[in-house]
Amino acid sequence: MSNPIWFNPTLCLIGGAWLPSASQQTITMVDPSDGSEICQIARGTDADIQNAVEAAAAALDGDWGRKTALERGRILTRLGQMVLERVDDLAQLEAMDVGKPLKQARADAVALARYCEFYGGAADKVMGETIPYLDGYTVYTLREPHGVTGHIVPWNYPMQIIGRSVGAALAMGNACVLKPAEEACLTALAFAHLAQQAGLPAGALNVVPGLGAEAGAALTAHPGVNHISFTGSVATGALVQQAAGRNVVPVTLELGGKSPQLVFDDADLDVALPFLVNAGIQNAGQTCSASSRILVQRRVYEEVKARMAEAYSELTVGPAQEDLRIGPLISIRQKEIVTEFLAKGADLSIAGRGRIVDHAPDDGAYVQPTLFADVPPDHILAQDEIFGPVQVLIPFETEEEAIQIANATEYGLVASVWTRDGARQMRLAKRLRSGQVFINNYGAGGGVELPFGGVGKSGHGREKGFEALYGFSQVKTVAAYHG
Ligand code: TXE
Repeated sequence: MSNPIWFNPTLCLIGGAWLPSASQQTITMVDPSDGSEICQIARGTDADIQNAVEAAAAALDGDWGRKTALERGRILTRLGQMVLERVDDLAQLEAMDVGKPLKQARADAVALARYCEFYGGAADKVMGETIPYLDGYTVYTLREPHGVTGHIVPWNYPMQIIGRSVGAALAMGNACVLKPAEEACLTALAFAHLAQQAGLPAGALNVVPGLGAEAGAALTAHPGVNHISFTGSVATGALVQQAAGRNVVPVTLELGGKSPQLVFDDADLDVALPFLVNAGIQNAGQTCSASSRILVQRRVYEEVKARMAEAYSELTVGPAQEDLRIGPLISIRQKEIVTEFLAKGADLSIAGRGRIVDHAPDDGAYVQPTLFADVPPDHILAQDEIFGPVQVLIPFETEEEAIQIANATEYGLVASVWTRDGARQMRLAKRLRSGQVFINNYGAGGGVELPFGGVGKSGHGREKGFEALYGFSQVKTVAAYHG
């Protein structure tokens, strides 16, 4: 394969210029399929963040800040078209950078384009209200951008998360400083190049790659940042919120989950089965909305267990370029985390396992997909986010018991209910403690148009859909007295 990097990856984008980090230092990017070095990227520091925030503020005072909603929308729509034209190039970059099998990487690139289209079309459709008030007054609201928005993005779905957060923020007229994950910067940089070509004015989007504790922490602590959007771990999310709190700045946190699927004995198992497995193993289980808990009513439990086990026996794991169902994890560190979790399941029975292909390179971050059966709901594997291709099967007897188990984790991001009983569908949709509930399907975080976000330790605030546009704006109330 020829080198898919068509830009200089060692630079930051600040105020429309591609510059080395002020530190002149770089970070080595590694291909998790075989452990080989891909390239160096900039190791951004406080000084780069300072420059990026100043550039974003200047853009708001300049060309970008003067664009109408229609003009912003047109730029985003054009950018979406350019992303679509480069879908295969972006997929190659992502496959190499994060080990995502090519088809999945391509789907992420298409989703990025779709976010640009959606928010491009929505930019001029966000409206205020008029409010009936006292005699002699006319009152209305304006939706205005926060100003400079900070975007801290993880490595599991770089393109989709950039699309949903930067796309919505730009549509509302904010100027963005994006800090991609240190393990996954290439598509962020590629996207920024395309944004320039699409006519996005200098400073509207700045990209500073770097370490979380350096560039990330500098961005969240910067008093010139007016809103922070973060997707990542609970521990880092809490740090981000603390830093934002010191500057009294709003945050949107999307922190993952332990999302359940509830399978009742009247469910159409033929329809459910592919969703039950895929929602857990997609992107090697490194999905915030991965369905890692499968709750099954006792009467169909053995059947579901046997059929999922069979599906697991057909799962193959190997290099991203081979486009198997599952690629490597993001890194050897993530492999160690998942392997430690698997060891904590030594007391459990294993219902099914997938297979790592024999020729998978030794230095790749491969983990064998594993389905555990008869797992007590309070077991650590049924409580903690694992972020690997691991699912647990939990039997239940009654609807009430299923609800109790489903709601008994610290998280609440996505849930799904498989049943033909319409009344039960409605009851569960209300009672499940979750930001999204799917009925007889599982979205696995898909759905550009659908508001997405969690309750509890899954975070707060909503991304995607129109909700994200409200999150990336604030309401100004204008009360005019005219007698
Ligand atoms: O996450 P971090 P990591 C979960 C998943 C995974 C675990 C650890 O369970 O096993 O988190 O992954 C930046 N100030 N998720 O260590 O640290 C960092 O550079 C500001 C779930 O990769 O949260 C990166 O850009 N920023 C999740 C981003 O935060 C900081 C997706 C995420 O890194 C920072 C990823 C700091 N002090 C992991 N420290 C999901 N919700 O989908 C780090 N960062």
